[in-house]
Amino acid sequence: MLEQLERLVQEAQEALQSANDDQALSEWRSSYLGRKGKATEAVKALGSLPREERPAYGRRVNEIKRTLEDAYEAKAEALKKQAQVQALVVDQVDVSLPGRPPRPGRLHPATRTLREIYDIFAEMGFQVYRSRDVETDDLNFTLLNMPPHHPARDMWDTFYTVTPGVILRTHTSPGQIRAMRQYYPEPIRVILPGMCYRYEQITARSEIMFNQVEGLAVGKDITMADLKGTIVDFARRIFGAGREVRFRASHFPFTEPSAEVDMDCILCDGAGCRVCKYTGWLEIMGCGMVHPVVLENGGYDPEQYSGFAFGMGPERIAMLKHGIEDIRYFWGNDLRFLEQFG
Ligand code: 2NL
Repeated sequence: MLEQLERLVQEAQEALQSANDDQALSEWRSSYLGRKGKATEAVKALGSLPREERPAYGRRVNEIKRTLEDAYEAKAEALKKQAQVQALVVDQVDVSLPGRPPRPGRLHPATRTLREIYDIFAEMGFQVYRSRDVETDDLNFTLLNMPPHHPARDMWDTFYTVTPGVILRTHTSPGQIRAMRQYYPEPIRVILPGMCYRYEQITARSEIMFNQVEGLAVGKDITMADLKGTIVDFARRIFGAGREVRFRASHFPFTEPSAEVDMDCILCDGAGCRVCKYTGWLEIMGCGMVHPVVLENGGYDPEQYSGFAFGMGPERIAMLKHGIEDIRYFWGNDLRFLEQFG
């Protein structure tokens, strides 16, 4: 019997040596030390031995069992160490490699243009006035001198919400009414930037969402000369000191008189080319003297106060400045376009 025990321990130790992964190790454990394992069975065999053989056998079998348990623990520990060493090799970091530079983001071209516009008007004393995108029909149209069914409403294709009378603003002008009502009776110099929405066919020239920057000055002696001076100065600051600017009579429901502002074509310097459609001029914004009805709706007595207002599309300004041919690039999220700026 003792000889059998010696064979068992030898066989077990050899088997343990070749158990070189977690699975082999756990199989080894159950086949020697498990409930039906060989070493466990050898302990159980003690009971069936003649009484005089039991002490020697018992001592030895217990020794063997402990030896195998210790050997198992040692092997498990060795396998764990080996796995750790291997992980270190596999995941080794080469600290001498130069780091990968982080890619900082950049400002969207519309944001850059907006900020240029803010800077120019800030120097002329205009504050930025922000106002909501979701507006009432009243502020967006009626109070701007366009009562319901007024044909001028046809110029703005509107997005309606399911709440009657609540719409997406088609221009930033409703914010001007809010500004006037907030500041009355103080004089005002503000610009209003922000997204506007129109339910239109999307083309190279028109989007359903776009930024607008409007300006408003209200005070006691504001004349059309102030309007012209402000706009000519702005045009030359944003497009270049030598630019020619002309005012062409036009119509907006909220201004009287109204004008479109043109600048000599930056591509051909007024000679005529494809971009200016051979007119030599590019339209950059609209403007006018605030209509008395609108002044009154803002709380100002048109007998005492006057004002000028203007509106422009910063995406359009950026298109002219950078020769961008299609307005859809702005909100198309194509990095090939966006990465060309900043
Ligand atoms: C354009 C023309 C313009 C205004 C906007 C305005 C607002 C109030 C009163 C008077 Cl509350 N005027 N805004 C005036 C003239 C032109 O925008 O072509 N924008 C892209």
